[in-house]
Amino acid sequence: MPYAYDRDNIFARILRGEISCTRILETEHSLAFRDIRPQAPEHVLVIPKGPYVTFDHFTAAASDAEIADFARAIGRVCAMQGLAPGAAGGGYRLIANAGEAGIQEVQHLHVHVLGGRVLGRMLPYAG
Ligand code: DGP
Repeated sequence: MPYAYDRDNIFARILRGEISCTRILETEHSLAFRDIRPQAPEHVLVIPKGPYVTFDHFTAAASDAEIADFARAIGRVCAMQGLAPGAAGGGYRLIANAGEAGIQEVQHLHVHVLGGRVLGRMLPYAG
């Protein structure tokens, strides 16, 4: 059962209001809040409100309305946090970790929006 969803994962509890978070944006199908362990000056997590574990699960099972809402929420967070690339620099990185190889800690789909500094090359790889 690759997509078994744990209803007690931390982000499910944030969605139910059982754990607090610093909210950035809420839409009909998505929520954005600050990462508790920021890796950059701007580090926001965007999650769908529905019970999806990974990006592939979400795109296979969510409605078009949820997918559009989620994609737009991510774009809005980038713009709201002043990360859209422009003459003054800017720019951001989106990361969605999944499963063991992706080292996914929280088993509810989330996209990390990172920015506010030069983020370095994507990944070290020794080949
Ligand atoms: P990942 O490895 O992609 O599953 O990252 C999970 C992220 O979730 C990690 O950067 C820390 C963040 N996180 C974990 N617990 C909490 C929490 O209770 N609140 C918030 N805001 N972020 C959390």
